[in-house]
Amino acid sequence: MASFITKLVTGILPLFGGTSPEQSNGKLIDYQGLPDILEDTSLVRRFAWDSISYNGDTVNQQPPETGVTRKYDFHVTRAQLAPDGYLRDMIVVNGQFPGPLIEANWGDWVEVTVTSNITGPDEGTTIHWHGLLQKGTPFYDGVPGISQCPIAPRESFTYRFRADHVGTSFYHSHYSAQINAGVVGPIVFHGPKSQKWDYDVGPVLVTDWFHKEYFRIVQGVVGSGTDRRPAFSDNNLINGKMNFDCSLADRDRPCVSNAGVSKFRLKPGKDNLLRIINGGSAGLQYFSVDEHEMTVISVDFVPIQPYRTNFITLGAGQRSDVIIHGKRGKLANRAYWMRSNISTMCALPRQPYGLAALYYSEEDAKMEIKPSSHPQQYNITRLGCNNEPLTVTKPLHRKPVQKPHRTITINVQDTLNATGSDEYLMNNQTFRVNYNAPILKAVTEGNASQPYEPLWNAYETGSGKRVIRIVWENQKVDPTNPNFYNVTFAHPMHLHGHDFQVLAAGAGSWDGSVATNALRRDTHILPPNGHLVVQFETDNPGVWPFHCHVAWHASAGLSISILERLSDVVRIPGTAHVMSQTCEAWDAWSKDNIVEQIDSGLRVMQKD
Ligand SMILES: [Cu+2]
Repeated sequence: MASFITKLVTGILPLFGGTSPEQSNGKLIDYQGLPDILEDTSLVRRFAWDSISYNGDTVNQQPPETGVTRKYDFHVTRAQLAPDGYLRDMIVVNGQFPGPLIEANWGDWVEVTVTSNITGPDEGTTIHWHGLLQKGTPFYDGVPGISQCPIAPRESFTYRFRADHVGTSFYHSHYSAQINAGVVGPIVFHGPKSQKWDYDVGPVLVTDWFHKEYFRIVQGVVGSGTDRRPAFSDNNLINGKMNFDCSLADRDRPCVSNAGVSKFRLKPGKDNLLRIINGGSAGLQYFSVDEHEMTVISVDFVPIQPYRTNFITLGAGQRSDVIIHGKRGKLANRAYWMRSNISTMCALPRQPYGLAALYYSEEDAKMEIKPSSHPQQYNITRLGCNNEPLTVTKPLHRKPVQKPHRTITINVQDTLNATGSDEYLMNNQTFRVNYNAPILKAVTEGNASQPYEPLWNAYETGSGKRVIRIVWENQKVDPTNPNFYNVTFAHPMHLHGHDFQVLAAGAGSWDGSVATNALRRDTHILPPNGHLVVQFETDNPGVWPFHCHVAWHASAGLSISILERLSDVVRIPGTAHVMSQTCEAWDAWSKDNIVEQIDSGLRVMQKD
């Protein structure tokens, strides 16, 4: 395989031309050239964007009232596509992979009507809007068994939520490991800029790619004994494209080796903004652009003090906005490689290298000139399975680290359960949901009281606005446990409903020290045999999962549920009504159909 990639980057192998955009992605995927702000001539009063700033402190900063609602229609269906030339069964939004871009201005409302048309075999779905707070709308967070019932086959559900941040994110199915089947697409919220740029190149969505269907992978991950199979990825895509060495593919599957890579166009001599998103299932990505430095200006939805670098790290669920200063003259008459490499230390990639071609002119892109640029040199081994040190990524707008009202320590163990299946334990308890009885529904109906269902893995914050600190400890080795599964993984931990402060992250146990000017974001890596310490204010009543964004780890139960200010949750208007929309249809459907829940349900599957 290495030789295939070598031949590709040195131009020996054909780069383009094997498949049409329709065959690869359902349509030509092009998110490029975004505006600074969406102009709405219909608005009675144009918003004075220049007069406000966005400081990424969502606890203290409210989004502006724009009076705009943006509507989208999503149809989730099965499709056969060949993103990297290898034809596979997928589940996609509106027939395309990656899905359509959701765009709004800060403060707008967004309405997405999702129709679940996954048939043959039938399957439910939900869509989660990653990194959004859902303040006052916890029932639109899109997590089955927590904030809603799955949308039953042939049913629709309308999500309505606020564009409560400025920056880059993505949406994805939260139903079983369906994200891996292709239900994923970018989100961009425009608003006040923390730094200036000239041209918005748009989303660069990186996804590790698996040729096996997701439920087969989940079967392998949670299977016992000889049925247990580690989840190897086959390829690495940028905006849904990459070439593949078809000599490695199953013979009975159509495959072309030169499906083609994504093309990006930068403006010469200008500051170009790239919105990098890791929307993959597992791998930690190292992103770089040959012969170009990047200035990183935000992580997740939070503006940071700009810093220059030749590469960035992105765990699954993480984003970074970077500015690349365009070359001019002769140097702009060349093509360059954009690269995203999956770490081989903390994931299982068969082919870790993702490539895209970067051009400075429409003509070069049309002529499909092959890049012949030199890769960035950086030391992956030194970094390990971590994000950048917290001394590198500092928020632009400082927020003090308060003394916590409550500290919750959570010890994560990867183990084998009684039937020999891989299972994650948090403080000796795994996680699993009931699709027919979401936690938020139980809370709203008054059916949730102490002691909670152990499989909820519930942690209550108490009432009122408080500061909660969570200390994650990864796999403290227990020599007395013969089932201890001694493989260490990095876990990109994602909290719904909040941006947390990252107080500490690193190897071994936490020594109690706290980063100065602590980073804020919604996903951060808990390193192997290490710790991650975060805290947040309980300003958002709801039921919020705090889970690993590696799909297979979430399937194996790596999740806890934050029950935030339950006495206020029951007062949120509309909860019972909205919950009943999906739950009545799902109850009816699941009565006549067997739902075989083989995983935690943050991610389940159906019998086929
Ligand atoms: Cu994980």
